[in-house]
Amino acid sequence: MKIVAALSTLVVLSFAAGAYSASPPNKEAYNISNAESYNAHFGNMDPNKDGKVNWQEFKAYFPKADEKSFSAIDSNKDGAIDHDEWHDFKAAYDLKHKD
Ligand SMILES: [Ca+2]
Ligand SMILES: [Ca+2]
Repeated sequence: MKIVAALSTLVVLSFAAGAYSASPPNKEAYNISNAESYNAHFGNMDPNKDGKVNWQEFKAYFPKADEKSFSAIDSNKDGAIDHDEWHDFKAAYDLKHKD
């Protein structure tokens, strides 16, 4: 029985570790001072509907945007913000539009 208990503890721990590493960045990680000015629907920022908002699209939608904020939201650093990254950003700042 001890082995079973140890195994289930291990399973719980690895699940917790997995959930932790998958948790989105928080406000401190983004460090964007004017985050509320980026409160928009993802689809509105992505006019060509390829599911990615690149810097040109971002800048066109937010003329005052700075590239530092853009790359902070682009958490996997592939040069574009995808829907998940946008959602994580808005969740971190509790912005109103949920998509
Ligand atoms: Ca696009
Ligand atoms: Ca990205």
